[in-house]
Amino acid sequence: MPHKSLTLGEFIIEKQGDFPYANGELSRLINSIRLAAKVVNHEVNKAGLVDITGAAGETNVQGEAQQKLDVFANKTFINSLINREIVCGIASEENDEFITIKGQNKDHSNKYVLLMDPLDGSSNIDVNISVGTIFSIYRRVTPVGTPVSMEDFLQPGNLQVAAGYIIYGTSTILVYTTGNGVNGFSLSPALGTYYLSHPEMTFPEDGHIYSVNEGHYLQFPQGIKNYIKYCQEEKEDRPYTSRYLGSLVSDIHRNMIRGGVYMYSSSSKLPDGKLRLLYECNPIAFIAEQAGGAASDGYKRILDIKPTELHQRIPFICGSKNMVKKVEDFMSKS
Ligand code: P6P
Repeated sequence: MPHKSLTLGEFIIEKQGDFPYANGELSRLINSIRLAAKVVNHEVNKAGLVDITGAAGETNVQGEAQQKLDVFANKTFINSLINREIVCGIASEENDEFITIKGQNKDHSNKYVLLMDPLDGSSNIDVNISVGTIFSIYRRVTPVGTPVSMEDFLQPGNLQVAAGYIIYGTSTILVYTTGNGVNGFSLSPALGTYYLSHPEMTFPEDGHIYSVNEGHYLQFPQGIKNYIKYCQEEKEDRPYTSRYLGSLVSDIHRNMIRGGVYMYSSSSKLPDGKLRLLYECNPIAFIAEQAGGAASDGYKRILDIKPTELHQRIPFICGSKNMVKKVEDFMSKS
């Protein structure tokens, strides 16, 4: 890592002006996320060494209360956010209900809500495959000073003020957008500092990688089946390469760098797909579009969907713009 690169802290200060109506709150919010990510990264990366990947409720080799890593990650991010007086509410894949945060003066004066999947793909940890945290940030829409309500969380993705993911892989990278492009910061484990390693990330308009769990092929809608066969044809620029890690942030991150399309469509077993709209699809869709890519449910833009439930699922097609369009063409024809 060329340590002449900008640090995340310097970058946030430099870009502060891009965010007219935040008086440093959003910057503090991103700062609290990067701190929590360091703590989670430390635990994720020693998982193989210390028996902390077991199920919650057991005790590990040190006799500590056993915490599954996703429970640990959830608590770490929540505690980091609560202590910083910025959010009035948090929704998490790990919590059935949203969490209300009254704030220091118990007056519900904080202006933002955060939604997150604290550790997506955590089942991959035991087999040493990268996992990730995904987060989405909105300004509250109900009056400041009143307790946060469901309405503050059920906002369409096009109203997000920031979104990002942390990928805990061969290196730990924080990728985020505040609506002015996408930038990636790699954590220097030795220094505990994030450096700008992936400035202005962009999705190539085309690509040759398709990412889908082909084990579900027989359950897919005809349009998805037809698109997969299209990818496999021996034609001018095909067959494409199939790459699927079973870890959303890893597949999206690779496809954003190399070009490609990720698909978790509806199926006969999962009519709404598997991924969650609010804290998986919306933040990834915001990042994808900010990087020049696209995200759709197979028919319409993910970011325009009005949520109805906190944990609702949605079919998700995301990646290089022309590849997403091609999937939509196959879906509309079938
Ligand atoms: P399947 C992980 O559980 C996850 O939410 C995503 O990270 C991943 O892309 C997908 O589910 C994998 O699901 O059904 O292919 O195992």
